[in-house]
Amino acid sequence: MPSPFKPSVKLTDNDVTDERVYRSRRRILKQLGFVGAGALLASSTRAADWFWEDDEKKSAFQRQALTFDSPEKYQIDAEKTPYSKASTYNNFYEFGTDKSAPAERAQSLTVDPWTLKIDGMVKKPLTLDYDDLFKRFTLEERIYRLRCVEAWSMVLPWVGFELGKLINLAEPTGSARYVAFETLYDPDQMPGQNNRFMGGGIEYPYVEGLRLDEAMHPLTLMSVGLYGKTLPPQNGAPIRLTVPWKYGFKSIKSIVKITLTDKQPPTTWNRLAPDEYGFYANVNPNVDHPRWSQASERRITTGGLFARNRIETQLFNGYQEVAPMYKGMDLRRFY
Ligand SMILES: Nc1nc2c(c(=O)[nH]1)N[C@H]1C(S)=C(S)[C@@H](COP(=O)(O)O)O[C@H]1N2
Ligand SMILES: [Mo]
Repeated sequence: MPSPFKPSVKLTDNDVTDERVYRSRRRILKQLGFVGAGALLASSTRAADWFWEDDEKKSAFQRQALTFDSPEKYQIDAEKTPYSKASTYNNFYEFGTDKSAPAERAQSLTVDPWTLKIDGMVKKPLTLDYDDLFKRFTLEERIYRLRCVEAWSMVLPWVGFELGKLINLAEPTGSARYVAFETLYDPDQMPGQNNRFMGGGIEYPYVEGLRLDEAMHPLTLMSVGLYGKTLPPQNGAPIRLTVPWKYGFKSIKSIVKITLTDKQPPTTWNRLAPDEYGFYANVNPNVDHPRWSQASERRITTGGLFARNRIETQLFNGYQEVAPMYKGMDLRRFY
């Protein structure tokens, strides 16, 4: 692995508090005599870290530590979702519709080599290879809220670069108005792509889109890492979009193509159920999904997976700085 990677110092005891992992580790630690019956796991952090590293080695996929800046502005003060949950409770229908399916089926996804093409209405079409994803831009850690349209949410430390920087490098022409994204299409590796039942009946490849001004907004991130290391496949390795003020389905995973265009591109969930999922998909507590309320959300942090942790949903997921982009638009109509 080339220079951008360095040993991670990011894992703390917070990252290993998933109930199941906690219990099994505690039992092992106890057997080894590290803790007494009444002691907390937190009292033997080094042993916990050691077991955590061991868990990662057991999975076929090896994450690499990344080098990145940590701008103050994006270090928000909120309880983070532990890595153990963020990497086992996923939506990635290419691997199945159960939350646990991506973590189970995606481990052998080939992410290196990888090719990401930027084409369409640009003066300088680009092709990035795997190493480019980590080397072309200075990486930043940003802690973002992620709000799924299904009314659960997480707080995650992504590592990535602004999509705007990549788009500028390709030099959009004056007529470009939208940006279209496409996930890898490879049914041999992604079994849901040619199995209507496993793949949830959606048309593949998964596609998404943003208006050009949304794509250029400094909050819009191309993520290549999570919790200080490269992404695991289930979270969209090696590169995925992260748009924190929109419902999670806009944040398309494992991207192979980005195309600048003058027409609003088709988007996967809108194509499947246009009355339920719009092109904009801005988080909005005042516009309910036809089948459920969007007024509140279940925040997944520590504690049992079904711990009651309901909070009010914020307009634009709390990212008020994006509001000017939608000035004068009826957000009920453009949902
Ligand atoms: N290619 C692809 N991208 C996808 C999805 C998917 O099924 N396929 N699911 C979306 C949904 S609904 C959500 S909530 C987020 C979940 O990201 P996470 O698993 O990293 O939390 O990914 C989004 N990106
Ligand atoms: Mo979602």
